[in-house]
Amino acid sequence: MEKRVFSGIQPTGSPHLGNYLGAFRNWVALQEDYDAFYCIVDLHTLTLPWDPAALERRSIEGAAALFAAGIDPAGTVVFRQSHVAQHAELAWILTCVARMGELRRMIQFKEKSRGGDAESIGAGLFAYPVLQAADVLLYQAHGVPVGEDQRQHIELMRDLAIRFNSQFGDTFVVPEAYIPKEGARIMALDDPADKMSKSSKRPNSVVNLTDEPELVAKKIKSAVTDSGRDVIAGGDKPALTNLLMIFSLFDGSTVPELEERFAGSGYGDFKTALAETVIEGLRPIRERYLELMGDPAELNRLLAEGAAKAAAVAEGTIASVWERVGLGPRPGPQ
Ligand code: AQP
Repeated sequence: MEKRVFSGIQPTGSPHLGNYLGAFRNWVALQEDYDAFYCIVDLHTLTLPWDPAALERRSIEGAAALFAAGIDPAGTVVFRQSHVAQHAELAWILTCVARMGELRRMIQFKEKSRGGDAESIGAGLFAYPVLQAADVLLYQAHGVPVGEDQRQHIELMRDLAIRFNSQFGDTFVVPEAYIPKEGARIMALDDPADKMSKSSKRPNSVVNLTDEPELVAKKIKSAVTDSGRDVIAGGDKPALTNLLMIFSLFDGSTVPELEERFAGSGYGDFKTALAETVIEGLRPIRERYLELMGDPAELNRLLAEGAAKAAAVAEGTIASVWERVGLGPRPGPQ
């Protein structure tokens, strides 16, 4: 069997530079050598308060962003999670294999539930890493290309796969996290201690893939920098380290090469060059995105085609899970 990768993006907002540099770029590269499944994980979006009127549009935008970044619908399976019912079915069975203690340890749960009243936090937010495990295990994926923030969730899905396999017999491939060495954590432009994030309430913290060139330039110009004058990366220069990383990932130069190129320049010149590089890097993606969004029917057709291919694989896995846990053979169509 060709090795398989699975990953997903939540339709929680407009995809941004962090999603592109930390995830999509690698997803595009991996589709050359792997059987690739990329999913718009709309069920995950329901774990925090959401806008029902926006969910479908955001899901279609997520698909457009993936195709615009270079995902090829001819060879790669792109689909909406909610269109393949086996995700929710396997999630329930794995919820019964997971333990409260291991879910309670998830950093993202701790972060996203912080500040709220612990008693009124949605149970979905607590259980969602199990749904994420189901997403990957259904496809017998070997690799899960994600940003650094997802490492702990991949560890959990490995534990669940190993536990299930030893309790019920070999059923799942135990997946590995494929985390890029560079770009795995792009930080907010206005606060290098905070991850660049779709759901940020601060528009200047994020460069969206659809931002117009003038807006990209404005956001980069207003990005925070560190004390001092030199354009150098380092532990005590978190803002410049982040900006240099973004520059390097678009431009192909290493960070030391960029430090040399900008030695003696002020922050202003550096930011102008960075803005030009980012604008040029995003230009083809943005243009293709706008073109794709002009034909939502075609995007829906591609997603339906993807869901049919995904369901065929997912059904094979869930059928063996049912047999192994004692639910018996799957009934035919109702
Ligand atoms: N800042 C980032 N740097 C590098 N990689 C990132 N990813 C997200 N933010 C960064 C990676 O993008 C993929 C899709 O992410 P997601 O949609 O599942 O949600 P997320 O990780 O929760 O991303 P956001 O933007 O922070 O969304 P919200 O605000 O909704 O939580 C993943 O592989 C992720 O690692």
